[in-house]
Amino acid sequence: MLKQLMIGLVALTMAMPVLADEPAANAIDQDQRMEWWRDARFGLFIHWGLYSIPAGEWQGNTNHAEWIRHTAHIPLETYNQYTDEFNPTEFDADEWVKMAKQAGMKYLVITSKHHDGFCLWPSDQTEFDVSSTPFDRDIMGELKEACDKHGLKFCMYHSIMDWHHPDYLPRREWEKDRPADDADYDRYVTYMKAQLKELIERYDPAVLWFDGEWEGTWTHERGIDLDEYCRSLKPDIIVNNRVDKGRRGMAGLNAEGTDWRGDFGTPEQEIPATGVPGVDWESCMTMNGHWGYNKLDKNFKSTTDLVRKLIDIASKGGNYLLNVGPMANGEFPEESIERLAEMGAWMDNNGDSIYGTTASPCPMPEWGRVTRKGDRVFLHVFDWPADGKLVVPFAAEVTSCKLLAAPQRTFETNATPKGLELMLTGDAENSIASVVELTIDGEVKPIK
Ligand code: H79
Repeated sequence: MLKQLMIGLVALTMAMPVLADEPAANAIDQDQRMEWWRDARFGLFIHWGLYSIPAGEWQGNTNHAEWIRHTAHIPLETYNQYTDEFNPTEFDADEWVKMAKQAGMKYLVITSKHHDGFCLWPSDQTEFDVSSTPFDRDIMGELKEACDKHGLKFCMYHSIMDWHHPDYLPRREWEKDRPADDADYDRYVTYMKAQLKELIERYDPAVLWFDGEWEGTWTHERGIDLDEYCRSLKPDIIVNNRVDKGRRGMAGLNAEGTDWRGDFGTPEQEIPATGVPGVDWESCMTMNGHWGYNKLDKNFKSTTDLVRKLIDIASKGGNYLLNVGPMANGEFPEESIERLAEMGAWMDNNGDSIYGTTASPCPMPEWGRVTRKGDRVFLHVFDWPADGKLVVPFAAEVTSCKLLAAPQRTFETNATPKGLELMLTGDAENSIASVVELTIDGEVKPIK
């Protein structure tokens, strides 16, 4: 009797509406499932597929990449023939994941399927997949296993747009010889959902990173349905905002006014000017000028630029998803390998100022960036002052001030009307960014 009463009480409590002044239950769920993602701050994006074979070149034009089927107007039957050639004999999942880990990255997002529709896992739903190539291996399975082994979160990019599936609409405007009369978009969505079920059940991705949502056939209603479908298969999955239609262009953050689905905004090739309180976001960026491998694109950003982008993003409360476009043989380009290693060297000594931090507690200073974690504030000094004086635009009671990477080097601080003045002695510790760690007692009061 008592037990029945208890069960009745529990059921009643669960059925009660959430009180107005408490955060909505789904916000709490979201905080829980976003916890690892917010701590991670730095991930590896991988764009790999059939397009890695032409490596950006088609009939003398060399500026293509993962969009090559569209940008070079390659007929479907011609593009399909790359399946006979895809044979990345040098692919080693363990090597890839070790490079990401050594760079300081905490997660990896790989293209399970890009816009061309080719699937990097053996799918039961299509022949246009890795099992139709000479390289009949489960690339996704191998990467998932390597990520588990090395402690990285395994995540997948999945394109809603699909230039291969007969039911996907619309056709490319130049595809005059692919009639769409019998195409049925609902049937395409059924196909995509069956594929996502395979991906979630077989590889348990921590994030699903949708893309190609901008065509008119994809709607807000379909976005809601897909978000709920993914979550029904894996309740704590993280999904980006491109599952829905809220994204405002390449700036990547959602338009206001609608309750758009998705856990985080996705600025592409850009970094927001400031943080956005209460909004999770991740800037995805290339190392050179292309996502997929382009053999002639040697326009790589410097390691200094890449590390400073990571710092800039962290100081605004975002994540950095940095891309590598592996070659058709399964190796990373040499320039990418070098930069990952060099970023790792900086992260080895300074990662504590990135992981688990929140946005700067003060306006952006001219000399660098600021991050925060609990009672510690990290000053990322890009331009080490010649006269040793560094003004930090906040007031705070400082209990210690030292270099993160060389804690024996401590500095004096003075409170001034412009903010906290540091007396830096000696040379910059690191030409990319020297990190000064302040420990604070009490409040940090920004000075604007
Ligand atoms: O997967 C990567 C890109 O392929 C994809 N999103 C990232 C993560 C992406 N989708 N759209 N865009 C990027 C921007 C679209 C640019 C386009 Fe173009 C301009 C498409 C056609 C003209 C850039 C230039 C791509 C091909 C030529």
